[in-house]
Amino acid sequence: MPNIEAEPYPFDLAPGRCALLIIDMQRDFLEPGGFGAALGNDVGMLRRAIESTGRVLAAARAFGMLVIHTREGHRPDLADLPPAKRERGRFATRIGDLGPMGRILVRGEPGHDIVPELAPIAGEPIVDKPGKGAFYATDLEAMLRNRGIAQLIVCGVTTEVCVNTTVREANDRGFDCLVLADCVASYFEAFQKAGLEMIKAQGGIFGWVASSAALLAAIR
Ligand code: TIU
Repeated sequence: MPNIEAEPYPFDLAPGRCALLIIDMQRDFLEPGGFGAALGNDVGMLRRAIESTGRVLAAARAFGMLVIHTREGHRPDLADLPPAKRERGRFATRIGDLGPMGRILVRGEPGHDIVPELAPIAGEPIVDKPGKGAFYATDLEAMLRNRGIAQLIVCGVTTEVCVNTTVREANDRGFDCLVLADCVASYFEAFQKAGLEMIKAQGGIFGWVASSAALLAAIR
C-alpha cells in the first residue's frame, strides 16, 4: 500500500485498520432552511465538499473500507439538548423549532437526513451525536475498537466545528486522522484555511491533511 501524499508528511495507510468517517453531511447544514441557514450562514459554502466526498465514498466502498456516517441532532423531546446550546446566539429560529425541512436538528426530521448524494447504504453505521464531537455521548469509539480501527479518513462539515472537534477527540484517544481538505468545508473561508492548518501544524499535532486526489491515487 503506497503512502498518501499529505502534510506535514506522508500518511501510511493501513488497509483493514482504516475507516472513512463522514461528519454531519446533513440537509440541515447543506440545504437552505436548516440549522446552518438559521445561524445566518450561506449553505453554498458547504456544498463544495459534496462532489469530492462522493468520489471518496465510492472509492472507499469499492476498496472495502469501513464507512461511518455521523449526524448532529437531538431527541424529539429535546431531553439531550443542553439549554445553553439552544439559547446561545439568541436566534429567532432555534433547535427544535419548525422550519421548511421539519424541526431544526431533530432526529427523524427531513433536515436531519444526510444529503441524498452521500446517503448511507446497508452495513454503514450511522452515529447520531448530540454534540459537535463525534465521540461525545456516542458509541463511536466502541465501534472503532471492536473492528480494530486505528486510522480515520475524515470528510464532512464544518471544518472548524464538528470536524476539528472530532479530530481532536480522536487524537486524544490514539487514532490517526487524515483530513481531506477538499472534502471538508466551512461557512467561512478564513476558518476553512485555519481549521486545516491547526490540524497539520507542529508536526501534525492533531493529524494529517491531504487532497482527495492523493487518497484516491492510493486506494483506486
Ligand atoms: N455551525 C457550524 O459551523 N457547525 C455546526 O453547528 N455543526 C457541525 O459542524 N456539524
